[in-house]
Amino acid sequence: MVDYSKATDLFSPTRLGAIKVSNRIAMAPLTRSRVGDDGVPGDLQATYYAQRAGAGLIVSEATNISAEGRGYAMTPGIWTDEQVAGWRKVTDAVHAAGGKIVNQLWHVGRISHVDLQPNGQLPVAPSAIAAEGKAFTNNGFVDFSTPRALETDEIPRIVSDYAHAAKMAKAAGFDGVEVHSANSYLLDQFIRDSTNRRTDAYGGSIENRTRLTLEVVEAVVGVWGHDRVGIRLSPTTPDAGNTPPDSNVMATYGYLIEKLNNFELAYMHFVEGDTGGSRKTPQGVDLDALRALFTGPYIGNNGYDFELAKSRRGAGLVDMVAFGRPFIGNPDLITRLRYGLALTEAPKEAYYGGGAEGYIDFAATVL
Ligand code: 8OZ
Repeated sequence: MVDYSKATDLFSPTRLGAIKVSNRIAMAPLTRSRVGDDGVPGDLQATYYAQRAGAGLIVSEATNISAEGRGYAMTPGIWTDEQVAGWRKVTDAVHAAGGKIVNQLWHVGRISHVDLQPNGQLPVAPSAIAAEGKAFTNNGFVDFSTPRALETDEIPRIVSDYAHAAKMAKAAGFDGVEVHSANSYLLDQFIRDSTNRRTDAYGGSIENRTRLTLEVVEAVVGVWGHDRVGIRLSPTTPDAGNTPPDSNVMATYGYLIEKLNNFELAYMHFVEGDTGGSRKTPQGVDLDALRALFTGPYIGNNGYDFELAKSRRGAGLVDMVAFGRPFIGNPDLITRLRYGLALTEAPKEAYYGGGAEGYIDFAATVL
């Protein structure tokens, strides 16, 4: 049997801030939509994540920080005591299996629908601009609601909702948290001038548009310490909501990354291209040049296979690589990559919704 652990250091331990990881392959956050309306994960999720504890780091599926932050039916939350108790089952199971897991803190902003909101209220966003496409609700797919613009004096509440969720994630036994500032959800909606038309201190200049992400990071670092907080960015993806990128990706995200450096975060997790799709970027955008601005540990993600992972790690372009979809059908992905074993392709129908089937029934390889 081949053993690639001599050809690459992807299978060797490293650290992300204070988080020690047993290898350089992370499990990317994967929405799997198997949680009830209360947003409480349970034994099913504990089994699923523990099966995947061979990953150096598991980034949990995106987790709503508040009722208002929710934009997809069947997604988990991290703002109630019941949700904390549910996640505790998950973190205990992952730790018992020798893994590390961080919680991805999520507020969808405009990527929502009134049916998913408390009291049927309008979703909130930087500006009242509807996203293109459909929200997944208990009644099926429906057009996204046109959101209402947050008032300036509501922003502190948003920041404190992140801080509350961060505290709850700590109570749930996670190893850290990842601030989801990617994929055109609330924080990214503030960053991009395509979705932010504000005229207050949170709109207009790059400094203003990146302010909310930086305030949220500061608040979350206040809860966890700088070395257990990561951030996810995706400067060019149109997902979700077919959101155009910022008109000056390099300047905007370059500024943000330079400011993030001051926090000395555990890591930056970067979507290199269209999330879950192409690695191509628009003309004039050089994501590796943005990557190079970041001074801490870097996790590269999007469309990686083992060859690309080895070559980008070998060239020193990444500290860790995050695989997403391959972890669905291959709970023991690390072992399979290391020993050159065949990968199982999970059917797309298994991705979202349902129960145990297509979720915890993918077998690990017996060596
Ligand atoms: C796929 C389906 C639903 C949500 C993201 C949280 O793109 C998601 C997501 C992905 O970050």
